[in-house]
Amino acid sequence: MVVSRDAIANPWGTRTPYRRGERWPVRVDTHLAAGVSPQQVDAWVQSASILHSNGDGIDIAVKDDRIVGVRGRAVDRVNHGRLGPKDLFGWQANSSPDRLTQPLVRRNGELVETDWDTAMNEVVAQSKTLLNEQGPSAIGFYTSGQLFLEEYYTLGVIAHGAIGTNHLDGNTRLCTATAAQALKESFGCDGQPGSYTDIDHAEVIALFGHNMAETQPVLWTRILDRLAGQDPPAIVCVDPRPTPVAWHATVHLAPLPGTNVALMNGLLHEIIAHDWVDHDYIDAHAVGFDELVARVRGYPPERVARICGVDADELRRAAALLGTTQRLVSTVLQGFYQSHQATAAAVQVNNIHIVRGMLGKPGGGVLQMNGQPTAQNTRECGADGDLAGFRNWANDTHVAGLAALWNLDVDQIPHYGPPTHAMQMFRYAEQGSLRMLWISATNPAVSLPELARIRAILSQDRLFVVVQDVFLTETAALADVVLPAATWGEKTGTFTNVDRTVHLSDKAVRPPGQARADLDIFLDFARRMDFRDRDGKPLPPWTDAESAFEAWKKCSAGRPCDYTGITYAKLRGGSGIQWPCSTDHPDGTERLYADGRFCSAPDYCESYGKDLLTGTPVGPTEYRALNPFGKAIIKAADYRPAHEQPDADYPFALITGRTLYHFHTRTKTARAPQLQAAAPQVWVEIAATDAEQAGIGEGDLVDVSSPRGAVRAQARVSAIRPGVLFVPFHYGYWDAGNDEIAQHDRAGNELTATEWDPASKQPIFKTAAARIRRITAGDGTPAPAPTTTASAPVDTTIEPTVGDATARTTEEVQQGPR
Ligand SMILES: Nc1nc2c(c(=O)[nH]1)N[C@H]1C(S)=C(S)[C@@H](COP(=O)(O)OP(=O)(O)OC[C@H]3O[C@@H](n4cnc5c(=O)[nH]c(N)nc54)[C@H](O)[C@@H]3O)O[C@H]1N2
Ligand SMILES: Nc1nc2c(c(=O)[nH]1)N[C@H]1C(S)=C(S)[C@@H](COP(=O)(O)OP(=O)(O)OC[C@H]3O[C@@H](n4cnc5c(=O)[nH]c(N)nc54)[C@H](O)[C@@H]3O)O[C@H]1N2
Ligand SMILES: [Mo]
Repeated sequence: MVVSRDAIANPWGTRTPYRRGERWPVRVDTHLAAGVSPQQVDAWVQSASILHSNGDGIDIAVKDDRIVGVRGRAVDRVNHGRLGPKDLFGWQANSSPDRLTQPLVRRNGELVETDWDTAMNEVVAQSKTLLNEQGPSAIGFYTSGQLFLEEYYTLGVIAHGAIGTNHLDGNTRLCTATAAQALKESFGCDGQPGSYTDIDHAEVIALFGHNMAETQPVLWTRILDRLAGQDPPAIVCVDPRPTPVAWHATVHLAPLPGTNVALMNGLLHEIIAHDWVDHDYIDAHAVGFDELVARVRGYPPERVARICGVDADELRRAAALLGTTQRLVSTVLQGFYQSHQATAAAVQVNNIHIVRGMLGKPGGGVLQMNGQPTAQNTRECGADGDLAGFRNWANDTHVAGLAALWNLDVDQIPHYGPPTHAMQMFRYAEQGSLRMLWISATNPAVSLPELARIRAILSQDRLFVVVQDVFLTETAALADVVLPAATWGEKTGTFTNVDRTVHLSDKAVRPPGQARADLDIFLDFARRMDFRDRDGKPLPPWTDAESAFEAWKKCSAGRPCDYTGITYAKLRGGSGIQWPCSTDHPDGTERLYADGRFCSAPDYCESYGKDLLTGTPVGPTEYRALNPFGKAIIKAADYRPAHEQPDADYPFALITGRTLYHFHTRTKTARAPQLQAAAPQVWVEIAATDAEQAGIGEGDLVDVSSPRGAVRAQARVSAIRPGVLFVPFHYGYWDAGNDEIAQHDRAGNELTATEWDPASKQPIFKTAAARIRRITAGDGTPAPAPTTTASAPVDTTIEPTVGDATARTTEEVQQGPR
């Protein structure tokens, strides 16, 4: 049956209940441009979603060489046909009239249009001069979690191989550096142990600092459908905001921001005190348990309750749920990753799964989530401060293997220290040793912390900035050369989601004007630079997406992320394949570590790990002594308070994050009318008691300030934890308009600090101190924040967020075999 739905008002759609162990039913969601019927579509082109990390299978509807809509892929293992609001509406940005269609270069201070030869020759001239005068370390690349695998691998070969610079990282540093680090610390290597199908088997699902309902709405729909079934799982939510996840939680713990390690130690204290521990599993498969026992002894529930500001009995209830179930799925995301003890906290979630023996079996899995659609590939391909194929920079044999593969001298690949992390790259640029920064598919002038500083760095004369983007962003406006890129739907490539599912995304339409695929831009640069391998052959040798993919397969061979069994042909028509996929596993691998054997053997592991408190790398000798047989590693950590604590001047804890309807700096979602209308302008969330004390009412214009800067916004009085303010970080300046707010700063990152987790180097967006002051009373209009999400108002008389006629989508529930 086909039904129509307003996907803004009702973002999760109709329930299709199912029971534990059953197959999640199919529901196909479709949205087509006004006036286009399915029969009028010329072609449906296979792809997957790119405005989050879930990897929902999508078919792109094409008519007259234009994208006219999307439909969820019923056969896809990830979404079984469903799509979220950003998937349903976001594609409209592709044909926005303000796309970049020509390269730009700076002349007399202004960016002016030019041709590709002029722009690329300028980049090449700069690169050659810097290489001659200063050497490879003068050049840095800051890329993304939103390009395709083939593009990252190519960029990795160019940076680490052809140029030989250590300065290559992604915005994945801001996003999933902690996911990768936590997996390396516990299991020796990146790679998600669990699978989305674990949701189908779970009895308890715990979400740690993860607003899945808004950030992976289709995965949340899977949980909602289990909750609507006959044997619903219990939900544990750890989040200071009343997220839609919290609405459905059996236990909702709302800790003070920045206290995650104390909370985790409290949970582990209870699990160990009650001996809800799988001692056989630990004896056979793990090291480090005794240290954990000793460390969490100091975290009885009453003490933890005081630190975190939660109820001790609620903490006990949560621990009992986690400790007594035989089917536990945990997810972790930015509430943990963007905090000061990020890796330490995320590792404690792994520890729960290790001590409970809850890994590698149906309904026993941990998902250290990704955020961006292709972040996993940035990591695999070594475009993120790692070496390609999850190779260990500190293992000479691994580096030699890479040199052989690329046919280069081993010394050409920098491995004197870990690849430079993004925050350090910006510091080098600030200090003047990094002289050229090539930024692709990221908008740091809105997304990095402490924006006043970032703008100053990017505006320096001595720094040559190249920006490769789809639109003239806040960052592109500061560039010396702007390269117009083709994007999703306009180029072919593969990418991998959270649960290791590889999808193919085929080219559906031609890019606008002279815009070119990122792969072609990188290859063009390599040819113009005349990069060669040891035998004088062009480096990289490949010429298009498929040949790049075939080259990547060789790089992945024998590594944990083995792609050798995957081809474009095998991905076409299908539903996505989970790596590793090789002759041993021709159909891919649902769960890692089913046999209790980890990727942590000293000669095989991606990393020897780090000290969680200081970030000091563990040396090979020490690692061998700790873990000679490649077991899972239980690492304990003490709680340390965040550096910036609320005080008399700045009495609130400030957190930043997302809303359902926007993606990051909104370059795409603000150009999709339905999404933009649902959340048109920045706001700040404040608890009712705090609002009353400060004399602030719903919709009042307020000023939120931190030691770094100020933001002007309308206040949303919500059920957020008292003492905490929340600002969405989506709103930059390019479409600011003329209202009162736009006259001032409105980007959340005006407020955040330059600081990072010592182990993962992920910047901290979720602990800061701030104050709030009313500027003027509102005129009775509520804050421009959605009512359907964590930003729901306490005043229930406020008009609910709905879509207009163009927000109607269809859904078709298919009654299949269970
Ligand atoms: N709609 C939408 N979806 C997206 C994106 C988007 O921009 N918009 N971006 C994608 C990307 S790249 C990412 S990384 C993911 C991020 O997805 P999420 O991590 O789910 O999103 P956030 O809103 O950044 O943060 C999640 C929650 O952390 C909570 N939090 C803050 N401080 C703390 C703390 O100290 N402890 C705990 N336990 N929780 C805390 C916040 O209240 C918030 O609800 O979303 C992906 N999906
Ligand atoms: N305060 C605060 N700050 C945060 C966060 C937070 O929670 N709070 N979250 C952090 C996180 S997790 C993330 S992931 C970052 C995201 O931060 P950014 O990466 O800066 O955000 P996006 O808006 O996704 O920027 C991606 C850019 O790539 C362009 N683009 C899209 N597709 C293509 C393509 O195919 N090719 C090219 N060349 N360009 C393309 C888009 O137009 C856009 O300008 O923000 C981080 N910053
Ligand atoms: Mo992210």
